[in-house]
Amino acid sequence: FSSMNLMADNNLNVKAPWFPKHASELDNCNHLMTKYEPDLDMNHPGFADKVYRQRRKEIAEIAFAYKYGDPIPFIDYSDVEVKTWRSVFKTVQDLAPKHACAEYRAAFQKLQDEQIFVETRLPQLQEMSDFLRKNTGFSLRPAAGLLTARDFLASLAFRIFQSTQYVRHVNSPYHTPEPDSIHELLGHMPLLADPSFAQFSQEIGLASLGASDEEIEKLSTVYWFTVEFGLCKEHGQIKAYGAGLLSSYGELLHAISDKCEHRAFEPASTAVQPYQDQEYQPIYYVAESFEDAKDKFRRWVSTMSRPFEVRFNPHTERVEVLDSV
Ligand code: NLE
Ligand code: FE2
Repeated sequence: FSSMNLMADNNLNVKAPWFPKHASELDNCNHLMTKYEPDLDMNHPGFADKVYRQRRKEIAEIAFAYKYGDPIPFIDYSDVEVKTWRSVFKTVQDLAPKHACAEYRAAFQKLQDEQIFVETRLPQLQEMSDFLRKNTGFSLRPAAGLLTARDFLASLAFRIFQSTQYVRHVNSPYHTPEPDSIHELLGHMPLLADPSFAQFSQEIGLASLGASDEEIEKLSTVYWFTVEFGLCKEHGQIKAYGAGLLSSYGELLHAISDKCEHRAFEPASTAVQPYQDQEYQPIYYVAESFEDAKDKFRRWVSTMSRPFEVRFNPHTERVEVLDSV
């Protein structure tokens, strides 16, 4: 460490894409992918539903107006939205004891004990953010939809998770290709409350800062096959820890069936595995444990080309750039 010099921002003497150095700069990291939107995609279950599209607009506006430090606005979820939440919540409650990893089950229990997870209402992002902060120092900010990989991963470096706040269409409760608050709440939040997993998530984020486009693509592929669709081993059995599995009854059962392929998680090969995001995955990667996934990830990241290192200072919420050459 002593051989590295702390570099001031402006004499970063290498060409690297801009990246946020302070959590407040995430206000500039909210670029959306235009993909599978109810306004644009005829296959979206909300395409022909004017009321749904209006609701999505309303909630997106909240995310666009959000600035660092603001409390996350309260959403008064409608009866239909609560009904959708309830049906997904109940299936997760039924399936998690058997198919979710131990860390997920423990955090789920905690969320129930604190009355944040109840079937009669959706948790608010602000209360969830407070819960995470107490457990792992993670916090949330609202996102209007699917963000670019670079923007999304950057926030993880600051232990901030950009979370959507709208609810999937009532006609497709058990699987949707796009993120929604049910996916964030039931899929991501429990694991972000686990210290080891939180650390893994932040490290993916830190590795992404200033990375080349090609490396961002690899990092987001690793993210996809771990945080979103990862499986892991537990006493010789396969369990789910990926958020896209835990928020989707349909895909969870598919992932543990023999209709798909299981491969050992190995960052170098996982990072270049093509994937699609509209249907169930044909391939899933199995980690030995979070600790093992983190070790392998660290070793792989150290082979990346970035000529500097970054370190997060939690006291200032600032990322310090360390010249390692
Ligand atoms: N397929 C997931 C679900 O239905 O909850 C969402 C995945 C978002 C990447
Ligand atoms: Fe997700």
